[in-house]
Amino acid sequence: MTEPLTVGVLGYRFMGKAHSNALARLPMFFPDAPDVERSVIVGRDEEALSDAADRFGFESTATDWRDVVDDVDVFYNLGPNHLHAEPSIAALEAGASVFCEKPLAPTLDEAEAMRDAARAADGVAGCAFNYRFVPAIRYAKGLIEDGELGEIRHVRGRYLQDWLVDADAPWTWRMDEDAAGSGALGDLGAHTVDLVRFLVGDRAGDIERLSGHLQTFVDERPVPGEDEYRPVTVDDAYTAQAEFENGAVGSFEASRFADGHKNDHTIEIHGSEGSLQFSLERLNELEVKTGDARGYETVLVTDETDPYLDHWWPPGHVIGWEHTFVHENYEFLSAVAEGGDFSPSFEDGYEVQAILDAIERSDEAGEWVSLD
Ligand code: SOE
Repeated sequence: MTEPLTVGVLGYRFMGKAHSNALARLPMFFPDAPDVERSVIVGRDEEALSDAADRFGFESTATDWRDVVDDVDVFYNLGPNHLHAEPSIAALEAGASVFCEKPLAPTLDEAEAMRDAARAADGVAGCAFNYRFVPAIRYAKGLIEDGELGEIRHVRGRYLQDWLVDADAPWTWRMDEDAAGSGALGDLGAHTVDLVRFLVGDRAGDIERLSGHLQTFVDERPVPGEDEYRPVTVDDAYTAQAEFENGAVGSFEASRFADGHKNDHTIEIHGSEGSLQFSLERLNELEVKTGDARGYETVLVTDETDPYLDHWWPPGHVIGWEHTFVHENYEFLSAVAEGGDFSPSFEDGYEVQAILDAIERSDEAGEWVSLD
């Protein structure tokens, strides 16, 4: 019998919980997934950490990632963006495989260093863009690849949230350029750019040039528990327009100020033969228009023949956001166990970062920017 893969996880909050839940679900729903030992969970606050270890099923805790990266087969980097590069590179150099949350890094230079470390390493290096693992997104990719939409002409992506509409909403690291890199652009736009590359990259080619605009609406926010305001040094919203290699036009947008939208990631694609629309808030559905149909048909993507769904429930028994983490963990850990490839890789994470970086450069220069 093969030994279980030992896993160390940095981060025990939102993403720590989402990935730990996925690790716990795998043996029940994906029995062919490799065996995993939830060995150690890493963070700074010992009390919160010990509580997380109990609830998430980890054997031990550590307050320094340096004590962990040499000892595990797989290192999950689920910390804030400024903690992505150094621990991930150290783990890769120590021979571990690494699964790192998005965006790959706060800056393009750090993303490049991570990509180069991954190229030189034996382990698998994955960037956790979970929305690639929504069954309806896989189904959409299949339609595009089969030519059902024809030549791609329009790609539209918007990711809208509203948790900062209130000017007194508390300051967090996500509003600090040093910790996060950028705001809505890196946190939300990274997902859109990754999905667009995934869905139409093979048909429309790369983005050749783009123009971007970033905006911050509220410049400082109260620090919880302190009589202090801290500056907001990232964007609250961005917009960008893009031209693809095949001449298709793209428009992208994200905001944390879109009142009424909680987690609305919408992708619309129009081709010479048809169109499709996806919305994360209705993630079991895909709107498709092909051939002579006069309008969109809603396809419920929950059949056993649809991607990943034979592992869950009978047709029509919908799945949710957390299942996307189970699917990506299944693919990533299988690649680690079998020595196979995994995408999205650090290479993909770097390519996304290069586009985000170009959007920022365009905003600063006030003009279109070409991507080499
Ligand atoms: C931010 O609000 C956030 O939690 C992102 O960090 C996630 O990547 C996204 O899936 C949901 O929104």
